[in-house]
Parts: sequence; C-alpha cells; structure tokens
Amino acid sequence: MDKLESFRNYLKNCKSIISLCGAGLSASSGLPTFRGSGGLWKNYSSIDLATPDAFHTDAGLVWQFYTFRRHAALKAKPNNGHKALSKLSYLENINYLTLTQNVDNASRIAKHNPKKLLELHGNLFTLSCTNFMCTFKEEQNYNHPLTPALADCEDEFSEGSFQPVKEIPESELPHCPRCNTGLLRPGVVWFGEPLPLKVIDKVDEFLVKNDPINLILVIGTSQSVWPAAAYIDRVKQQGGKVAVFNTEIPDMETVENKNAKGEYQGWAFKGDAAITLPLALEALIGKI
Ligand code: BJW
Repeated sequence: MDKLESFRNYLKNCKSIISLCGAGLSASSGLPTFRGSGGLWKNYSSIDLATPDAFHTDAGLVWQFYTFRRHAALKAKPNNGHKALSKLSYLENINYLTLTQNVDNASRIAKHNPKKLLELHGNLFTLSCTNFMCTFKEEQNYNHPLTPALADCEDEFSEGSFQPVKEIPESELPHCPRCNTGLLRPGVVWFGEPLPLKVIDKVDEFLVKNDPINLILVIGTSQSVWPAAAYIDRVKQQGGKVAVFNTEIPDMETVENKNAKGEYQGWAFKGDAAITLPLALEALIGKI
C-alpha cells in the first residue's frame, strides 16, 4: 500500500486529532520562518530578537522587527494549508484541536473554528503594558505603524543583506494608553517566558478528555521549541501516530518507521504544507 493511501486509511478511523503548526505553515503565504536561511531580518537573527533580553537592551530595535512582522502578516493571505485546517476544525465527528506556534493571525483569517484553535506563543496583534503595576492588554490592534517613529519598517524581507535600522528613543515607541507610562510590548511569548496558563490548561484538558489521541499532524515546524514540541511525544505516549508535513525531513526513516508487516506507523510528507496537507486530508475535508 502506498504512503498516501496508508495515511488516508488510518485517518478515516481517527476519533481524536491534534495539529501542531509552525512557521513553515505560513511560509507559502510569504511569511519568513525562524530558523534556517529564512530566519534573518536585516542581518539580525529572528530568534535573538524574540527574547526579553533583546527588548530590555534595545526596545526600539525589537519594535522595528515586530512592526515589520505585523505589516507582513497584515498583507499575507492564508494559504491552502490554513484553509485545510480550518475545514478540519468544523468536522463534527472528530474531536479536533489546532495548536499553533504561529503568531501571524493567518489561521484566524482562514476562519478556523475559534473554539478549536490555541495560539501557544501569543499573537502579533495583541499589545500589553510592561509596567508591572498595570494590567492593560489589547487583544487585537491592527494599527500600522503604531507610532510615527515606527513608519518605514515594512520593507521587504532582506535575506543576508545588511540594512541599518533606526535608533528610536523609548519616548517614541508605543506607550500604554491606560497608565501612560509603561512601554507596550507585543503579546507574544519570548524565550524563558511561560506559555499562557489558560492555553496550557486547555491543551491538557483536551488531551485528558480525548485520550487516546489517534493522530498528531506536525506541520511546518522544526520541533525545536519546548514545551510545544513535547506534545508530539505526549500523543505518542497515548498510542497516537505522527504525520509530518515539512519541506525538510532529515530523519524520514524514523518518522516513517514501519512494523514487521511493513505497515506504516507514521508518515512524512515532504514538500510545501500548503500543497501536501490539503491533499492528505482530502478524504475528510474534500477539495480546497
Ligand atoms: C516548511 C515550509 C513549507 C519551511 N511547508 N514546512 C533546553 C532544553 C529544553 C528546553 C529548553 C532548554 N533551554 C531553554 C528551554 C526552553 C525554551 C526552548 O524551547 N528552547 C529551545 C530552543 C531549546 N522554551 C521556552 O523558553 C518557552 N518557555 C518556557 O519554557 O517557559 C518555562 C517557564 C515556566 C515558568 C516560568 C517561566 C518560564 C517559550 C518559547 C517561546 C518561543 N518563542 C518564539 C517567538 C514567538 C514570538 C514571535 O513569533 O516573534 O516562538 S521563538 C520561535 O520558535 C517562535 C516559534 O513559534 C518557535 C518555533 O519555531 P517553528 O515554528 O518551528 O519555526 P522554525 O523556523 O524553527 O521551523 C520552520 C520549519 O518549517 C522548518 O522545519 C522548515 O523546514 C519548515 N518549512 N517552509 C512546510 N512551505
């Protein structure tokens, strides 16, 4: 039996499915990934800029990075991978949940069922106040630029070529409209910060209530960030199988390990998730 047929056969008997999504899902919508050649912005590493340290050291630099990201996300259109998951999220005969590490809003714009979408690393369009005494949080703010000093950060993604960034004094960065003193920050989860407790609790609740989860779709993620990547093992521990959708699958044989009878125990679909995912799910969701 070929791989796609084997996957589709397994899929049709699944009662509970989780997807774990990463930056690769939005790559064909024109949004850069974090790691590899796609992970540079004006010669800075995207990973180094997504940290509390970077924000404390140079909030102006980090705000320029996030202004670029917000603008790119506002321009981007969801691709067929987002649309496939959106369709999956409305099927009534499957217990389903999407865990996305992406902060770009693309799943929401693809009209994903909001009750079945958890944003593990927050959202680019959420703003919160950094003043310890202030609880201001705005869930969705699409203004661009947020202050006049942040205009002109929206130039195209520049891979490797150095383009200097401006120095912006703190007084010209977004400030809290409630306390008027605190600097605003993007409502995303940086390294060393805890994931939102409410979100972690909802994932746990789903995993316990729907044990065993039959399948986890691992889509466009390097699986290098914790605790997100740990959900893959958690599903495996419950006896569930793994299907990976990625342009790079270095350990193809490990993912696609077969049992003694030669039957697939997991699947690796190498290629653009915007193409491979809708195709793999077609029997459930129809054509996109
Ligand atoms: C395609 C494609 C196409 C391309 N189709 N595919 C040592 C061991 C274990 C853990 C740790 C450790 N040291 C530190 C930690 C914890 C740390 C961590 O995981 N570090 C690792 C790097 C080791 N984790 C944390 O700090 C987390 N918090 C935490 O643990 O808190 C504990 C705590 C508890 C209580 C109090 C205090 C603390 C937080 C992690 C937050 C991650 N944040 C970021 C930035 C978010 C904001 C923003 O977007 O700016 O999240 S970092 C970045 O990585 C971003 C992403 O969501 C995340 C994952 O990246 P992703 O999505 O996988 O992207 P890439 O680029 O890595 O991969 C893209 C993939 O797509 C590639 O595989 C391509 O091949 C593929 N691809 N085109 C299909 N068309």
